[in-house]
Amino acid sequence: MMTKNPEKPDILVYGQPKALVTSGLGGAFATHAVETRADLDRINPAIAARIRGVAVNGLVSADKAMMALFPKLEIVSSFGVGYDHVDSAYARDHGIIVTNTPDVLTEEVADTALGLLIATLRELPAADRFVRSGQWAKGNYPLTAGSLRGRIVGMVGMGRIGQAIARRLDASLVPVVYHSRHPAAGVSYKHFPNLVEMARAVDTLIIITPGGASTNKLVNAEVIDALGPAGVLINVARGSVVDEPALIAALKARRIMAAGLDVFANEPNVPEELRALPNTVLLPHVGSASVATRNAMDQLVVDNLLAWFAGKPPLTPIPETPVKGR
Ligand code: NAP
Ligand code: 8YV
Repeated sequence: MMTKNPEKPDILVYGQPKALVTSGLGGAFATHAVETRADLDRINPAIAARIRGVAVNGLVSADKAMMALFPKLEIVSSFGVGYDHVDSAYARDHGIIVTNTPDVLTEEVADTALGLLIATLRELPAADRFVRSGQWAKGNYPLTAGSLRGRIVGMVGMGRIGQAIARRLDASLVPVVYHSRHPAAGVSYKHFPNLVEMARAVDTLIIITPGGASTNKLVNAEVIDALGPAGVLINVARGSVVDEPALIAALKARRIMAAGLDVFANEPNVPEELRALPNTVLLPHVGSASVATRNAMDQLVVDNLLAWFAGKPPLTPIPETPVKGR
């Protein structure tokens, strides 16, 4: 689909089509929509030569080969706060600005994380199935071994969303400590520079770091085992942050108690072994997935492009591609 107007900057909308993005960009830009990687590879070279901005849905990658198709590319406006699907080093080296959608989803994702934690500990999905299947008439649901009471949570990541989760845990009277590479500014929770040491000191991990190379399998077998048999692991970050086979092995052997996962190593494919385990709660990457929050994210994708092509600084550039001279 194409809206041609030679006087307006040409923008590629890459990924799942969204009404808010299409209508938001339509007035100011000549937009070209491409849904899949295969469609991208078939793009008309004359159009590719004119593309100056890309709006990218987080489910498709803005990798080196993708960006290299567009010699005039100035900005990649990416949907999602995480941008592990964007080659930010290539963008930086080629003077391309990358923007993401922080802040507007922080509270929503923190709500999901706390919901997933409680659902995992108190077996809420299994209790719901118990009622629906008529089993309640035959006797009460068994008392849960898990409880939020008496737990201590180790946050892996204490950024925007990590701090919003920690605030919810404060309100729930749950002590919080955290691991990150550097102590977080203005945060008074105890910082553990060493993740294994923190895992030994807590019984619950909530993972909320970026994905990508620096966190790949950060939560490995040693960290998981350090949590101990009462251990509960919640991952709302990226599947790549956890060694998934090591987690499955620990859950199967009950070396930890349970896991609540919103993200997986190879989405949307969730290993059968993980799906078969009774001590897991599994969500289909819905941390930010309400209509209101997804609309706010889409709007920020649009607003970054509008700001840039109006000659202003983009609203939310990633730190790897800082903007100079605007
Ligand atoms: P943020 O404000 O940038 O916070 C990131 C945190 O992770 C910081 O505390 C950072 O501290 C820490 N971190 C980064 N690299 C690390 C490493 N190698 N080892 C240990 N800690 C590390 O980001 P945010 O807005 O909170 O978002 C965090 C992530 O949540 C996103 O990048 C995304 O992957 C995920 N997310 C998931 C969903 C979902 O739907 N499930 C939704 C939104 C976001 P240091 O830099 O000091 O290490
Ligand atoms: C999005 C996310 O759902 O913002 C993020 O980093 O993981 C989610 O909010 C994801 O980007 C889907 O495309």
